[in-house]
Amino acid sequence: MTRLVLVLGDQLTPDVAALKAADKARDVVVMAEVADETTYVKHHPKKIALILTAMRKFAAALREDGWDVRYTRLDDREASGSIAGELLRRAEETGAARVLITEPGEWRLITALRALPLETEMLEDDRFVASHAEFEAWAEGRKALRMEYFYREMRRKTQLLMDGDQPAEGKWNFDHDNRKPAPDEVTHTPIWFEPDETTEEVLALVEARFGNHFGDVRPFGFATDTKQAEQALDHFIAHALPRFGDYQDAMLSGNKFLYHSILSPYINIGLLDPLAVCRRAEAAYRAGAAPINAVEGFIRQIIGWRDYVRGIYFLEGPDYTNRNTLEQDRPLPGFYWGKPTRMNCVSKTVQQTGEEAYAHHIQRLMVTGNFALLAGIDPHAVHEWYLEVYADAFEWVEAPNVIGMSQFADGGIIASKPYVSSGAYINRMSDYCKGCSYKVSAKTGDKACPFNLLYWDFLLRHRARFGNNPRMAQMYRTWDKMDQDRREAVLRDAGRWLARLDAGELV
Ligand code: FAD
Ligand code: DLZ
Ligand code: SF4
Repeated sequence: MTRLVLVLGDQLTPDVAALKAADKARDVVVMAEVADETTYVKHHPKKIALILTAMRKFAAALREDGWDVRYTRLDDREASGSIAGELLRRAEETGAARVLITEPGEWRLITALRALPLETEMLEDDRFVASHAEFEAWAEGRKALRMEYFYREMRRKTQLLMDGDQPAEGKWNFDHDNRKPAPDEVTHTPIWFEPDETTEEVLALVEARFGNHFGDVRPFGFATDTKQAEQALDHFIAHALPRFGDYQDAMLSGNKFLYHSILSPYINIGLLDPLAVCRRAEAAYRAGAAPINAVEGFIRQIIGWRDYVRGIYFLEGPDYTNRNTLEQDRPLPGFYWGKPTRMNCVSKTVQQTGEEAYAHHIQRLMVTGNFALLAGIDPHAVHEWYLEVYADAFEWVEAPNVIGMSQFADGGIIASKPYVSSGAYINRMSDYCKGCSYKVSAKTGDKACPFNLLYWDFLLRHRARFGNNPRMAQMYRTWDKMDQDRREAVLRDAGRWLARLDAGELV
C-alpha cells in the first residue's frame, strides 16, 4: 500500500527520519511550496528564497535517486495553500491513506498535521544529539536546567573533544579566553555563491510575491544545496575557525560577519549535519590547525546550546511563545523595521538584518534583544520579529533564544539572570558608539545613551523579582550607593526618553 512521505522545507536531507523509514519502490514523496508557510509570519525574502530554492534542488536530487516526488510550486494553479491541504490532495491523487511525517519544528504545524483525516505516523526528528526521551530524562528532577551540565553530557555521549573520560586540555569550557573586543582588522570573508538558474527563478518569484516583506532579496549568495553548504563549511574551518573564539562576542560597523560561520541556515534546513560539522571542527583541533578555545566554543554552540534549546522548546510545550513573566507590553518600535533611530548600534544591526537576514549572536542578544528587554517591549512581538527576519529562524530554535534567553519571559528557565547591559558593554565589544549621536559616557541628560538610562529603569521596575538574585546583587548595590540627585535624574530622563519613544518621535 502506497504511503505519502512528507518532506518539509527544513528537512532537506536524505537522512531525515521519514525518508529513512520509507520505501522508494512504493512510497510517494510530497513536497510543497505553500502560501501558509511563507506568510504565517512575513518571513524575510532571503529566507523564503533560500528555502524554496533548496527545496527545488532537493526534490530534483531525490528524483534522480529514483524517488517518485510530487512537488507543488507556489504558483501552481491547483495548489491548496497549506501543507495539510497538499497532503489531502496528493492522497486523493495517489490513493494513499497513510502519511509518514518527520516531526516538524513548530507546534503550530504539529497540531495541524495531527488533525489530518489520514492515518499519520509522526517520527521523531533525529538530527539532534539528544532524543526527546534523553532530554526529558536529563531534565527530570533538576531544580535548574542549566545548559552547561547538559552540554557535558553531550560531550560524553558524542566523545567530541574528550580524552578518555576527561575533557580535552582538562576543562569543559574555555569561554574565559573568548571575550576579546573587536579587532582593528578582520582577515576573513564568508563564502557566497552566484545564483544559478533555479535560484534566479525563485528570486524572481520572491521579488514578485514578497516585495512587501522586510529585507532585501538581492544580492543573494546563500548556499542552496549540500555541495555548496559543504564548501561553506570547508571555507569556515580553514579560514575563520581558528579566530572564532577570540572574536565571538565582538561587533564591528564595517564587518557584518567577523569570524562567525554563517552555517546556521544550512544546518537548520538539513543541508549540513550538525554532528558532522562538529567532527570537522574537532579534526582541525586535533591536527593543530585551530586552538582549543575556538573549537570548544564552536562545538558548545552546536551540541550544547542548539540541542539544549530544542529540548526546552519541546519540554515546555505549545504555550511557550505566549509567556510574559515580566509583564512587558510596549509595542515593537518602528525602527525594528528600518525606520530611523539615533541609536547607532540598533540602526546598524537592523540595517544588516535587512540586508543579509543575518546578525550574529551578540548583536541579537546584546543589541536588539537587550534594547527590547530594557524598554519593556511585549516579548511575543519580539519573538515574531526574530522569527521573521533571520534566515535561520525556526520556532524550535528561535523561541527559546528569544522568549527564554533574551527576554526572560519564561521566568528564568534558560537564563539564570536577564541579559541586560548598559552602553558600556556595547562600547567595549564594538565600534558602534564612535558613530552614535548619543554619548555612551553620558549617564543623564539629552545626550545620554538610552541603554544607560533604561538599564537602571529596568532594574528598578523589576526590583521585586531580581533584588534578591545573588548574581544581580552588585548592580543593586551600585544603584543604592548612587547619590539621590543622580538617581532622580536617571529615572526622570529614562521616563522622558520612553515617552518620546511612545510618541513615535525620532529617538
Ligand atoms: P556561529 O556563531 O558561527 O555559531 C556556530 C553554530 O552554533 C551556529 O551555526 C548555530 O547552529 C549554533 N548556535 C550558536 N548559538 C546558538 C544558540 N543560542 N542556539 C542554537 N544554536 C546556536 N539561532 C538559530 O539557528 N535560529 C534562530 O532563530 C536564532 N534566534 C536567536 C535569537 C536570539 C535573540 C539570540 C540571542 C540567538 C538566536 N540564535 C538563533 C542563536 C545564534 O544567534 C545563531 O545560531 C547564530 O548567530 C547563527 O550564526 P552563525 O551560524 O554564524 O553562528
Ligand atoms: C519557513 C518555510 C517557508 C518560508 N516555506 C515553506 C514551504 O513553502 N514549504 C515547506 O514545506 N516549508 C516551508 N518552510 C518551513 C516550515 O515553515 C517549517 O517546516 C516549519 O515551520 C517547522 O519548522
Ligand atoms: Fe548604542 Fe548607546 Fe553606543 Fe549609541 S552610545 S551606539 S545607543 S550603546
